[in-house]
Amino acid sequence: MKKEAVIALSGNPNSGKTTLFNALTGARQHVGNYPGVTVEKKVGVYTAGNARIRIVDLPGTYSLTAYSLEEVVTRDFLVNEKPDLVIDIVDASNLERNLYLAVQFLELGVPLCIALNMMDVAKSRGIEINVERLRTLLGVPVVPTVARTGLGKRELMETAEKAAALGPPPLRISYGDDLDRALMEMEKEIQAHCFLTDTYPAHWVALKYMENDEQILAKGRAVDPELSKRLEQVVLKVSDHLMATTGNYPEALIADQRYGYIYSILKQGVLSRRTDQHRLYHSDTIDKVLTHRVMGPLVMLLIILGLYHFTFTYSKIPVAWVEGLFEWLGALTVATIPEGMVRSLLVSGIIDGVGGVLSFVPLIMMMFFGIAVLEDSGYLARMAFMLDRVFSLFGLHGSSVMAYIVSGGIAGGCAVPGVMATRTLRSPKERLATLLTAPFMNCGAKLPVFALLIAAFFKENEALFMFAITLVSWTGALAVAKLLRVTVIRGEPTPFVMELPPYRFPILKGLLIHTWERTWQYIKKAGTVILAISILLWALMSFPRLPASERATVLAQLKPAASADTSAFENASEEERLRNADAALGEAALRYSVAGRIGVALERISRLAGFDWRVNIALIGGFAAKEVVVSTLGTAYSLGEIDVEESLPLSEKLAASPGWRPLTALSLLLFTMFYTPCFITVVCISREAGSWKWGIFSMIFNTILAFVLAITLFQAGRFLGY
Ligand code: BGO
Repeated sequence: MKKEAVIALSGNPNSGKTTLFNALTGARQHVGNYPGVTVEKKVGVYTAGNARIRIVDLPGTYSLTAYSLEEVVTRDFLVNEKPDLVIDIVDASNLERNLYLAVQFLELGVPLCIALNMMDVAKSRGIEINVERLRTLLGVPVVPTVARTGLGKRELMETAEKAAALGPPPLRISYGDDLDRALMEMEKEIQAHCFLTDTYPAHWVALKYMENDEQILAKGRAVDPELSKRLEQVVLKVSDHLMATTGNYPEALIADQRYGYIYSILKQGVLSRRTDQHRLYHSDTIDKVLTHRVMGPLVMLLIILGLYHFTFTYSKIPVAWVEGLFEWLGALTVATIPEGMVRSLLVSGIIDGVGGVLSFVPLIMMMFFGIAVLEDSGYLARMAFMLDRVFSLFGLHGSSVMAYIVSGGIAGGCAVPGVMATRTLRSPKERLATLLTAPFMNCGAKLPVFALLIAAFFKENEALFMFAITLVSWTGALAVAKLLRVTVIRGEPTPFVMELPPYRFPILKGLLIHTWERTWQYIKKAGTVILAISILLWALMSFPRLPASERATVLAQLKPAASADTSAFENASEEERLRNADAALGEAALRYSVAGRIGVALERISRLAGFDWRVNIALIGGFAAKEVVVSTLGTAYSLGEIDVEESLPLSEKLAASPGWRPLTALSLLLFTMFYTPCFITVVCISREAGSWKWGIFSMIFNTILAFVLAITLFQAGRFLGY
């Protein structure tokens, strides 16, 4: 450290700051006021050997918001004077509350050292603190002290000298999905316009806007009123939304998450007896069961199984209604529009394609409702907390759990926000391993594929099947993560702290809004992206059209050869013969189309996994968006369909189709789980990983992996006679 370095002492009132200041500076101190305000400013000098360190005693404060003069003075000093180090004096006997300020220093990214003061008081109250663990989890030096006797003073200053100017990167806490998304949007704008970033980190400015910080708002308005207004509008929008869904303002939720972060640190073996029940009240009691080492995981598995049971059981009737609606629409179109390309586009391309995806809306909606209950009650964070123990074994980080869950870890998420959620991971290697494996989760787009195959072949055990799919995808993702972490992305694991907000009773209105928002996204995607891709794939499956000469060949093949037994052919009614001819022509036309030819060409290798050319077309379409697997199968089976008036739901068509059996469905399930992420996710992976290399890697690696798994399953199944 350079001579005459500056160290600022900060801490909550009564944490022992003055006592420590006096112990460090002795008589070498003077008292004045901070410029412009009548808050006492004490400056002293600490000398040891050659080193002379100027020590500034900051006013005692609980927080770094701009509610009080003390807070503003402390904050201004830190950002304007930029001391070499801040020593935060933390009252060890009141750890949870005191760490709130430390967390804010970490968020601001100042070089920090913690003096864990009043260790004697803590000890006398039976509180034991694992200092080493606290140091690891916070990522900054922590030195136990008793300021009153001077114990630990020398070690504190030695550590401070070494730690000075080595600030960790600003801490990023997850404040929940809604706030995180808004903060990310604001941060991007702030960075793009270098808005106040000469003084503060961009994320911190966004956070202060979200906390309605008067001082930062005033500065922002003065610097760039236009941008400030845009940021305030983002805040207003998310505030209204949070008020409607949680009944809380962003400030309150942010404070909750900070306490959740601290609570999580203390729960990880830092504190062996807590006397500070400030905010833990009922959460701590509930957590004794729900995050218990043995009972916790059991309860978690039961909850997930219960969720699937609820979803599949109660969505059956509404799914049948929606299917009925699309069947009726199909029949109506057939009855009113004459046969031809327009009718084919409407019935096979749009109604059977998009209808297949939309008929799962009730199921998706119920799944989202269940997940909203878990999320709004605070339980989802506990799941992540418990899974951290497992994750570290596989070279991942506890924060990876949230990225997995957002990607569809339970079911029905999306890999795009999941991949972006990895931004909270500080270690680049753990982050890369997470963003490459998060797409193995069962996103909302894969859900209709699973639901379709389960409905067609495994109707009796729907919830158990979905549960098994979840376990397989998690196992696969973790195994791949481990493989990556011991090969291409080698590196040490970093400690983890998960925010554990207090448990809350979810507000019904909030649950409904969250459910509807996500369901609406699904419907919107079906009505736009999926519709467009369905039309494109319908065209690829319809053109070029079967020439007359080929039609004649197909029809000729239907007639039995003169030497063959002709009785069956002759006994068939005229109607049956027509049906057979139509079916054969439909299939021949589909095979003749562009998509059909690609599907047929791939069949030679895809057969090994049990996939015929129709499935190949669907899987290629699935690269655009996974729902397209369902819509394409819908179109493919509709184009070859004989009797449109009596059209069956797709699941029944598959079940009745000769090329399909449960083993084929299982193989397709496995392939869909693991093959290439959709196009948008690949773009997102490339952007977040900083190179197209990783996007392309995920496409190729995942598809090969999926194919190997599907072939192994299919061939093993066949060998065993299934
Ligand atoms: C009185 N251990 C113990 N046991 N006490 C400590 C320690 C420690 O490590 N550090 C400080 N204290 P401030 P702020 C007092 O003043 O430095 C005590 O606000 C008393 N006063 O001695 O003032 C310290 O600057 C009569 O206690 O804190 C002080 O951060 C009876 O914590 C108090 C008992 O310290 C606050 C205590 C007339």
